[in-house]
Amino acid sequence: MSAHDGMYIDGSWRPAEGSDRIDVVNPADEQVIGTVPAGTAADVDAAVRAARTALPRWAATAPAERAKYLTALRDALAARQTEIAATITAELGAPTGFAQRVHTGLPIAVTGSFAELAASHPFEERVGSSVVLHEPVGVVGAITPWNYPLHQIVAKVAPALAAGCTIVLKPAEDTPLTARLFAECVDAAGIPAGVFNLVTGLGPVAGQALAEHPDVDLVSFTGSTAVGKRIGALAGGAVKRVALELGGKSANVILPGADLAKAIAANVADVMRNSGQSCNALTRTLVHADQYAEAVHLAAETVATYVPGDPADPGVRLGPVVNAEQRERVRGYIAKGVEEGARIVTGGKDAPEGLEKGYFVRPTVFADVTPQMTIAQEEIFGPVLSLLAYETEDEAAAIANDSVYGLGGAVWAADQDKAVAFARRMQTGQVDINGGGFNILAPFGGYKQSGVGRELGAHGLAEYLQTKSLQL
Ligand code: TXE
Repeated sequence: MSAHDGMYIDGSWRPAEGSDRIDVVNPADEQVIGTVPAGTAADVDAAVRAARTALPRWAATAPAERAKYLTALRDALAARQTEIAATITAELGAPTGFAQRVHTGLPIAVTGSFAELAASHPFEERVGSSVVLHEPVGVVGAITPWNYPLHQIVAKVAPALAAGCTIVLKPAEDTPLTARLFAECVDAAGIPAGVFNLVTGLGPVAGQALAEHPDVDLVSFTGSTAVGKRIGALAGGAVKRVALELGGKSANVILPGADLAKAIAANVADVMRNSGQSCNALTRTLVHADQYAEAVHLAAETVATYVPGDPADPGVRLGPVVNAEQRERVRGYIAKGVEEGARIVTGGKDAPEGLEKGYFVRPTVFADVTPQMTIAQEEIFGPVLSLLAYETEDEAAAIANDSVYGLGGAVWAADQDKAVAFARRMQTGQVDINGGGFNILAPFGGYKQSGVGRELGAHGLAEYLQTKSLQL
């Protein structure tokens, strides 16, 4: 547990300006496990001022020096990995193994990758007779969601630090304890005062104040499409940079001849991961009509192996969703699916047996889903999979692309070339080919309403840089 309270501003912990607090609740048993201050515009303003003051020195630090700080941050996170993972299990409900391997293992690796990028990135390049300088954008306002509490923070803070930007972070109100531990790691890494600042608080108060602040140069937001659109509009109005990582409704296309059992097993694992609370979750499975019945059977059989339970129990792979509101939202979508004519193969909207306490949802598979149904169009953000049938590859491509979103995707085919050819037709930011996994150096981000900009790797670093041409 964190030893500190308050806001981390200008290199030290200080009390919030106001006295309101936010309760942090364990979604597995609905118990309050901690509280954090609800920051206001005054706290945001103090943090932005600290970030602005720290900017000139940090921006002028040699990239190799920033790389050293990032390595120290990676080491500080690694030293407290087990404790951070336990905090994520407690405030998000992530199963322990997953909290260790992915929730903390991934961002530790990502922090290391940005240490390497800071050291190797060409911050200056020659273009004909000009020299192009890649300079930090300035003060970054980072607003993060709860679904991957540490990764979402690191995916913004690490590239911002590598670029030479200073930061004010407003983490999600559901998972602020992880953010507090992160701030302690920044402090332990010796990162200079004011370079990173933490303000906890509610979205419409502290988040809004940060997004609107005139002295923030770039707002980087991950969260719902509704809030993302407002932040995009604010940034557009103020002519400031914005990066948005929003929702998704990603398609998993299984072409005839692919290994159906393998494709379905991977798909189910993907949708059950993090209780379905991943923006790139493959929530629409597209299967050829001839294989549809078999696919539905396989999906139901595999989902039955995911039994919801206490995420702190090492044998449990499926925890609750984050809060009561999300549980009601997911249940509402399940009810809507039934209402619109989809068939529940397994699961349903009632609480799982024996789990009346906690925000648990039954893992659910829908068959007979058609492309226009609400459950095929809107992001559910729960352990719910929809199977859709297609007759031709053209039809599969049309269904896959019939979405306002375009974040993730997957293709399975008998051979790699065929899968890649299909992937080229998909309007989405990432496509996994025949089970290809997550690569922390590959750009991550959305087409269409899934967002603006990219995270991770050199493309993620570029979001925090602006270019200046020197005509020689
Ligand atoms: O998101 P919000 P919520 C999707 C998912 C989920 C839905 C709602 O479909 O069911 O969004 O989740 C801050 N100005 N995703 O309500 O509200 C808020 O404090 C500035 C997809 O939790 O968008 C938090 O820090 N900031 C997703 C962050 O925005 C505001 C991950 C996200 O919260 C604000 C999470 C405002 N007016 C949810 N209002 C993904 N892309 O991975 C809220 N916030």
